[in-house]
Amino acid sequence: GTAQIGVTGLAVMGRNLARNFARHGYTVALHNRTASRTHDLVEQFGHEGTFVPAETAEEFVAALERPRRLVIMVKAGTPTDAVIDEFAPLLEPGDMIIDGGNAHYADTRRREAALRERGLHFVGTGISGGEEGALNGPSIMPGGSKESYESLGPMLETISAKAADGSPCCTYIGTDGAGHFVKMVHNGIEYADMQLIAEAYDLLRHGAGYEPARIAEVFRGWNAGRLDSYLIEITAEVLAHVDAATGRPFVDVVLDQAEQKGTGRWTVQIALDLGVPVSGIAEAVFARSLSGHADLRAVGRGLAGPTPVPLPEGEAERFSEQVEQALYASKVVSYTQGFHQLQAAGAEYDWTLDLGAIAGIWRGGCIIRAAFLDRITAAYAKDAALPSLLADEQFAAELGAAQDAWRTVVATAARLGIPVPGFATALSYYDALRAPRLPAALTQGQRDFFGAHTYHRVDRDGVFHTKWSEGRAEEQQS
Ligand code: NBP
Repeated sequence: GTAQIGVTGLAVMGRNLARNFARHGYTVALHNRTASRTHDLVEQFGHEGTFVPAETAEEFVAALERPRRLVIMVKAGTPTDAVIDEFAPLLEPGDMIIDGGNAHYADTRRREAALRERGLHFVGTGISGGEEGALNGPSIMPGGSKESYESLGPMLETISAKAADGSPCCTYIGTDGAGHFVKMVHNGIEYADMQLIAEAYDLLRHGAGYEPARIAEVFRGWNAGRLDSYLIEITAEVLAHVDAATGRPFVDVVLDQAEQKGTGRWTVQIALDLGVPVSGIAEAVFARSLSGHADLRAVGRGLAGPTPVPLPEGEAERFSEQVEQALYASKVVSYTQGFHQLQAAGAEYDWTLDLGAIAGIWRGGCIIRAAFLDRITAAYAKDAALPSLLADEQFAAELGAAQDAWRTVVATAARLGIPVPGFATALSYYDALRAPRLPAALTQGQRDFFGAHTYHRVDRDGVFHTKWSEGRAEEQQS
C-alpha cells in the first residue's frame, strides 16, 4: 500500500482528522463500518488531498504502507474493542494501532498489553479540541511505546495545533495508557476552570448586581491580563449574546442544569484511588451533578437565606477586581491539584511524565489553552522535581498577593448566600497546606478511641494505642 496513515471511524472526529492529515500532504486510507460515510468524505472533500477509500477491513489494511499506521476514531468502549478484534488479525508485527477516542486509560493499558503480545504497537492517544481541533490542529497526547512515537511523532506533530511560539502541541507522553490518562486530567482541569468561571459570573451577577452584558465586558478585560484564555474569551461571548426570540440575555433562557459525559468523573474517581486531593475538580463535578437534581433544588428553594443586600456601587467596582484575584488564585490551586494527580500516576504506573512539556502542549488546540500554561512550563523548567506547583516561588508569591481579596470574596459569598464551592475549596486547600497543625490529630485520636486504629506521636517513633476503657494507659505497639 501507499497510504502513510489510515483512519477507521469516519464520524465527525475521524473525518476531520483524516482531512487534517490529507491537507498536510499525507496519503490517507479511509474506512468506516458503514461504507456510505467513506464515500461521502471522498465526494465532499476528495479535492483536499489524496485519499484511498476502502470498503472492507482487508482492503483498508492493504492500502497502508508498512509498518502500518491505523487510527481508530470510533465510539469509545466496546466499539473500540470490536474494531481492534477486526483489524488485529490482519496486521503484522511492528504495525501501529492508534486509538484517538476518549478511552479510559485502564482500557488502554489492557489493550496495549494484549496487542504487545502479538508484536503490535497500541498507541492510546488523547486528542483534545473537538471537531474544530481535529480539522485545524488539536492538542495531541500520544502514549504507547517510545519506538512507535519515532515513526508516528513527526506526523502527529505536523497535524497538531501550534503554540504562539510555533512549537507543536504534541509530545510523547509515556508508555501504555499515559496519553489517555493525561487527556483525562486535562478534561478534569477543564471542569474546574469552567466551574470557577461560573462562580465568578454568579458573584458579579448576584453579588455585585451586574447585568450579563456588563459582566461580558469585565471578562473581556480579564482576557487581556493574566487570565488570558480560550475559556474566558468564550465566556464573554456567551454572556454578551442576546436570545433572538425573547430579547433576553441568552444565559437567562438556558436551563440551569449542567450535563457531563464522564471524563471529569473519571478524574475524580481515579484521584480517590490514588489518594490525591483534587478537590477543585471534585467540586466541579458535584456542582454539575447538584444542578441536575431538580427535585432536590425544589426542596431547597424553601430554605431560609440571608437578607439580600447588594454591594454598594463603589464597592461593586472593587469587588470585580477582588473576584479576578480569587479566580486566578483558585485556578492556580486547581492546576496544582491536577498536576499532583499526574505526578502520582506517573509514580504509580512508571510513566516518566514531563510535566512542563504537558503544560506546553495544552497551549494550543484544546479547551484549556491559556497564556498561563507558559508559567507552569517555566516552573518545571526551573525545577523538574518541583513537589507541587505551589512550591514555585512565583506562584507562591502570586497567591500570597491574592489572598486578601480571595478571602474577602469567599467571605462575601458566604454572607450573601452565593454558593462558591470551587473558590472555597481552593482557599481551604491553600490554608490546609499552610497550617502548622491540622485537626487530623484529633481524627486520629477518635479513630484510636473507637477502633483501636493506633496513632503516631510527634515526640517519639513507634505506633501507639491508648487503652481508652482501661485507665487510658498508653501502649506502644511497635
Ligand atoms: P462517535 O463517538 O459518535 O462514534 C461514531 C463512529 O463509531 C462511527 O464511525 C461508527 O460507525 C463507529 N462505530 C460504532 Br458507534 N460502533 C462500531 C462498531 N461496533 N464497529 C465499528 N465502528 C463502530 O464519533 P465521534 O463523535 O466522531 O467521536 C469519535 C471518538 O472521538 C470517540 O471516542 C469520542 O469520544 C472522541 N471524541 C473526542 C472529542 C474531542 O474533543 N477529543 C470530541 C468528540 C469525540 P458507523 O458510521 O458505521 O455507525
